[in-house]
Amino acid sequence: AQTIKAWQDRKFGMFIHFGLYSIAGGMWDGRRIDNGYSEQILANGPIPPTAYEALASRFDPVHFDADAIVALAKAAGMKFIVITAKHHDGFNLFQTAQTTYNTVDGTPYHKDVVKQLADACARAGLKFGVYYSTIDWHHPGGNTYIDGNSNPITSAQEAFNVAQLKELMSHYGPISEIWFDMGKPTPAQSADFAQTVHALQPQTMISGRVWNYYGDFAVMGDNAEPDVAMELPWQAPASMFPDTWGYRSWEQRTDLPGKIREKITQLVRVVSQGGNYILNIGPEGDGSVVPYEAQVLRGMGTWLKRNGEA
Ligand code: JFZ
Repeated sequence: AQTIKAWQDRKFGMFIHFGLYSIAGGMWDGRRIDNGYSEQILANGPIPPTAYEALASRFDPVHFDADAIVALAKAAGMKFIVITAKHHDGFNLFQTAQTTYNTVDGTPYHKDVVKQLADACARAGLKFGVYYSTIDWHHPGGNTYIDGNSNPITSAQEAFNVAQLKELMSHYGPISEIWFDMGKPTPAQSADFAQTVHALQPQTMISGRVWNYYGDFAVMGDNAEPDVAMELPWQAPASMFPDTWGYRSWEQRTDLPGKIREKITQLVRVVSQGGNYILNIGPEGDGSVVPYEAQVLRGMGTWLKRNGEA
């Protein structure tokens, strides 16, 4: 079982935002949707929910290669990977008995993305974690992007989340961390989620975004620096480009050396203050890693090796 110190000592990891929104790539009906994160294109469009859900019939990421992604993370000097098991759109990258809106039962791909990556990480000795949104725009009676994401969730949705958490904590081996996100759970709901996770895997580090002081680590902004010596272990999430975590086809990917320098600078600032840095990639809908993002990661790995840290 991992200790908190072991989690902190990993320092550098990979975040992966991947889902139905990766197919849209920040475009809808030939139009750029540029008013928010591309992984939230459903809300930003806004896109009619049935039209968005129909993306599931096109989800077939034949170029998703878990071992290649793990190899890329290792080349970058990363020690762990966290993937979006479920984002706000409610689509699941893992097999869940709670809904067929998942990659195994609801797409022509028929495979469990989370399982493939968990197994690849285990083979290569990387730690593995999941992002799990308690906001679920697909859940009947759940928050919609129309009524706002900061309403408390219903008890039916709480039960649904707990059932999914049990699946995630039971079928994918050791989960080093779980990145809960958003919503406005009551203190009792935050406790329910945290206790469900720790009952099955006491060592799993829970993000502070489970709210109500039930997290094991705090989440800081990209360039955030803690004002005071932080009591909690902390992690700084960073995206490759400012306004999106999910793939965006029209992103301007320029100045590769500058981008590598920017990300190394963030990494060093975070790590030198005792934090843990998690850098995102947003694969395309077919599962392929954007070449520019792979180049950034390899560039960082080269720098770390030269400086004796990887
Ligand atoms: C949330 C999500 O809403 C977003 O779509 C993405 O998944 C991101 C990783 O998480 O947004 C956040 C959450 C926390 C920070 C920034 C964006 N933060 O602490 O800097």
